[in-house]
Amino acid sequence: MSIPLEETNVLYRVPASSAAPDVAVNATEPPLFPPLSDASIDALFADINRNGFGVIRDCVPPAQLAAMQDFVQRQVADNGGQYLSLAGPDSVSGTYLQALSASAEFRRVCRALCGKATGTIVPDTGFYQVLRCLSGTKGARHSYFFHFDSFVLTALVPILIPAEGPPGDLLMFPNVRPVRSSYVGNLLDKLLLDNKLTQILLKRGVLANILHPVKVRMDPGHIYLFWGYRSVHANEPCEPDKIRSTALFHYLNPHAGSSLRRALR
Ligand SMILES: O=C(O)CCC(=O)C(=O)O
Ligand SMILES: [Fe+2]
Repeated sequence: MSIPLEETNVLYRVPASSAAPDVAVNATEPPLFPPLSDASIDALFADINRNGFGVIRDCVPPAQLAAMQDFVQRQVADNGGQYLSLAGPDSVSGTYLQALSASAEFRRVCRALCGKATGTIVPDTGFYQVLRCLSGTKGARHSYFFHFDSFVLTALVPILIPAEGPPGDLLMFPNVRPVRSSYVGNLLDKLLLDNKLTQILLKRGVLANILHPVKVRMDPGHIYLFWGYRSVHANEPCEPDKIRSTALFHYLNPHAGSSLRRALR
């Protein structure tokens, strides 16, 4: 099933006048993340549940996006044109991605969504963030890897998506499991998924058009949200001479307090 964006989304922004901007760089620049009304958050939540993902459209300021694209191009060039991933805010210090992870409004929205999803009051833990840059001959190894995330909510910020050749769509089987009450239950799910046989079956099933995941064609400038913990997902590859780059912001590890998890680490 492929869902055109237009069908899934209304514009989730509220008029800028109804709330103060989150981080105003100066009065004429857009905020790093737009203020969202409660109704917008409700609509996003419904979209994620119904379609597998929700989109906050046109919310990355164009100048910030352009600067991020330059940053990624330099990082990939410095890495010999090969895949790389940078984890944590310090690895992207001084960039929009670092500022976004510190944005009070972005955190508020992600917390609110997780609160609705779990029916609990969610702690203000902040994000686990990663910048992925798929490129070069080694990029293929990082495609079609189907997994569950360890965090309830995944916010995906596309930075560069190839305009020619395969764009590297996000594939997902949305919301196929609940948030497990125990870490052991979570581990069992992961064992069932993260093994050679399951991975081969899923990849072949998708390529042979037997399995029909939701395919998300991403556009830089928008932010995509889905239940990463509950959804089996992976990305398609792109050509080795192109760069497909996405920033992931993961929110709320439901097993953060598990002593088994701590013992196994
Ligand atoms: O880059 C993508 O499209 C998805 C990456 C992902 O699912 C992850 O890093 O957890
Ligand atoms: Fe993921």
